[in-house]
Amino acid sequence: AITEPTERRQDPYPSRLPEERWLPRQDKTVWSQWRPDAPLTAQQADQFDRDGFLVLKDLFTPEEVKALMAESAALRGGERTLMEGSVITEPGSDEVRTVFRLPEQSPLFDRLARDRRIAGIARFLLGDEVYIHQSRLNYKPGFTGKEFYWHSDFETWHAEDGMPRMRAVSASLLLTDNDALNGPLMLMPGSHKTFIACAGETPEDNHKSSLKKQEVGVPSHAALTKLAAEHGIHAATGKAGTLVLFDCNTMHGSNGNITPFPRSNAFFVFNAVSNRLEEPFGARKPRPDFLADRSEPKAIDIASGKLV
Ligand code: 6CS
Ligand code: FE
Repeated sequence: AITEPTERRQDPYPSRLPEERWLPRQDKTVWSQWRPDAPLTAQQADQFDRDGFLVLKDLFTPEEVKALMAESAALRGGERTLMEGSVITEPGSDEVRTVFRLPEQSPLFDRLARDRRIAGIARFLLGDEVYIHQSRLNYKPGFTGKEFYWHSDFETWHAEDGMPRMRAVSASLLLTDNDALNGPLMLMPGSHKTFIACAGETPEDNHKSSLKKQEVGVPSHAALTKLAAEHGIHAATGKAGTLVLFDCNTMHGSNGNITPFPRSNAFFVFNAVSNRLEEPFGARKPRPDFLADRSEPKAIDIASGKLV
């Protein structure tokens, strides 16, 4: 049944309102007590808690990274038949911007999503079994790759997909070198502790345009100016194979890419199984399955050892 996005429903994170509001986070960021056998050091866990993100280098071998890059190129290059509706092109061109549903379309990306080095960390951070809420390959082609405007992922997942609480983490594995030039991910450290409830109603089928260029569910210039003054902006650069983990409410975005050097990454969103999706909190109907898994959450079966 579709419920109206009313204020009557109990909601610590209302958004898509007549006016923008700043609300304190009501959820933990790191949900497990640190222990010596944790997949992060105590210092890394503290850093994630404080900043809302963590950059990890050298988790994967050069051979593994090479295999993932080849698989990414194959998925993009038309060598594979992709599921209908799983591809988004750049605004104003036919260049591939995003391919969704990685585990279902590629055994190698399925194995990557279940890898202890990624899923094991997600399970530790969220203090629960995890499942994949969304997965995607983001390609930011040279010359034509457009920006991703500033946003909190949770704002969209809560309002449009019905994710109840801030208990999800994104893992972005860089599949090209990301540097100052080619539009790396930018994050505001510490911004995950505040929920910016955004102004503006959700249009019907918002995802059809928001995945190319997000315009609803983004903070005002004034709010972003204040957030950046408080927290600063960090560019998550690194060589291919670097893993960037970030909390679902960390304010982030990236610039367009006018260099000839493409920038791509594989992106997996892990949600706690106890945080399963409900009806959307700020939209009339939920988005399609390729953007948000609405099926009964099933704990990921974590795999150890090398990918290839
Ligand atoms: O739609 C999504 O799920 C993600 N993509 C965009 C452009 N914004 C919100 C969220 O990060
Ligand atoms: Fe995002």
